[in-house]
Amino acid sequence: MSSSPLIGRFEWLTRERAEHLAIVDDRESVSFELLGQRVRRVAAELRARGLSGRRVALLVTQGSRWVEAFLGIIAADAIAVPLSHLHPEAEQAWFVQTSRAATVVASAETRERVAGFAGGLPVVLVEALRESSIGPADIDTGARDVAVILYTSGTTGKPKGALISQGNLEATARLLGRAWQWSADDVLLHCLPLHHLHGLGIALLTALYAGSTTRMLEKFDGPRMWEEMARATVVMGVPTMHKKLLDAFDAAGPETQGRWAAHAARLRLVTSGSAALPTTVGERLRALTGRYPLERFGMTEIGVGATNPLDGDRVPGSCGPSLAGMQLRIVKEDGTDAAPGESGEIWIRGPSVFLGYDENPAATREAFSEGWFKSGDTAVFLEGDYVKIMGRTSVDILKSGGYKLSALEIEEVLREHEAVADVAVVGLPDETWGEVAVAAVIARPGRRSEVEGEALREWAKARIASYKVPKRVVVLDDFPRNPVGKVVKPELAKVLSQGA
Ligand code: MCA
Ligand code: AMP
Repeated sequence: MSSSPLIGRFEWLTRERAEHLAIVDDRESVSFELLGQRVRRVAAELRARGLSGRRVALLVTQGSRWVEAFLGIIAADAIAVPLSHLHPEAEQAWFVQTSRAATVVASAETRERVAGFAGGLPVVLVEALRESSIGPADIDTGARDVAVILYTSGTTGKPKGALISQGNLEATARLLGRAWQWSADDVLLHCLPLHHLHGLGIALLTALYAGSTTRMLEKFDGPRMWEEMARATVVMGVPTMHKKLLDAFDAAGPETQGRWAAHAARLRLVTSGSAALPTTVGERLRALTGRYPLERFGMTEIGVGATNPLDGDRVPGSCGPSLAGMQLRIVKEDGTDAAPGESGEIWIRGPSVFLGYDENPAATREAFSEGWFKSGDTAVFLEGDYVKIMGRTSVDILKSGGYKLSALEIEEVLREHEAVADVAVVGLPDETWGEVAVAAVIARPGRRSEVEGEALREWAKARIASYKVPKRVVVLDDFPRNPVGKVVKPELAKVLSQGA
């Protein structure tokens, strides 16, 4: 790729929509012009530090400073590695080392935490970068292929770094902008984590690309979301957020409910993705907003592959037909295309499909077949090319509250506990989270109490993000196994659900 498709568009917006608000957070409102000035300063500073072409990690409070740091990194021709405050020090250090980050960008509030895991790397504050006296850089130069690395859990122990280009991000923003008819008049209410593609590419960058305003909350908060909806036109969430929004609504008094319902009724668009939207949740949202939420299918590696239409039939339980500009097949085990009603794996091709996994050519090769990315999702075509996702092909991939969890990664960590003789993690259905991770543990003789109750969970929280920590630990004498001794996870899941 020879130009900066995303940054080029952003440059244009800083001139053409100069006065229009780009980002509004709890501290300030930032116009496209001001955002542009700050991004240029961040880029100039990073360039002056020799970081073009290098990887730059960022742990910055979500809001305007995050956006300035992120765009500044890619405008400096560096590669952004977004981190999340939800990860404990050990995991952060792993991300920083594995990504080979050369510097970490922090904000005033995250500085101390970052110092704890940066391992001697320079730590720079976005507040200082954006006030740089070097003078703004010309930000529209040739972009390197990779703009951002997002870590995604897979069927191997540790997460893999997905290499995503500016072209990939631009394609998602452009295709969604067209399909969902984004305009500068839109106001996106944003509460999604920015270290994943949903919050970053599908929500934030799509809104920015359209010249819309993004109202950013530092984190999801049900009652605040309802209040802020008064000034929004678009809300995007994972199904768990929608469920939690409805729980907050149900817990509110009649007067508050009346106000919130009026806010919801004014929204132009409510979308759901990252996991299957339960139709009970969808129908309740329909009653409040007047339309069934728009469900779509996406993935870190591919952007968005399928979407229900903005206008026209949104089919509950389906992710709609392929997104215009992307190609989607459902392929059977024998390599042929599935007829409607037949199940197979979703394969995707198109401009937002990523470049590959960082330093992992074998995993990249395995993920593709003749240019098609193999998603690992089992699905069927309903009538009219609408896609219905049936589940993951691998039993070891879970989706909990929209986060992809690897059972193997969690098992690897729990196995390090000295009282654990063996462990198997499975996903069980859950009304709020969609799926929750549950760990079955065989304790070493006489050491049961060290893993029971909250003990193993608390131990694990120092090692992995608390959203990855199994919600329940069940101590068993043995697991259901096949004749060669391998754990039969579907059987184990049955045993654990009976005990729930
Ligand atoms: C928080 N906890 C979780 C999760 N989130 N446990 C399991 N799964 C989770 N997703 C844990 C907390 O660590 C805490 O643990 C306990 O649950 C209670 O947390 P709570 O305060 O209720 O949670 P919250 O802060 O309200 O978070 C819920 C959330 C959050 C807002 C739904 O999970 C979230 O932001 N999810 C979005 C994930 C996402 O963006 N995925 C997109 C991937 P304890 O009490 O033990 O300390 S990208 C993708 O999928 C593709 C591209 C696509 O199609 O979009
Ligand atoms: P991630 O790797 O975190 O980007 O998650 C991508 C995965 O989320 C996909 O492969 C699907 O398994 C799942 N996913 C995304 N959108 C949907 C949806 N609307 N319905 C069901 N699963 C979804």
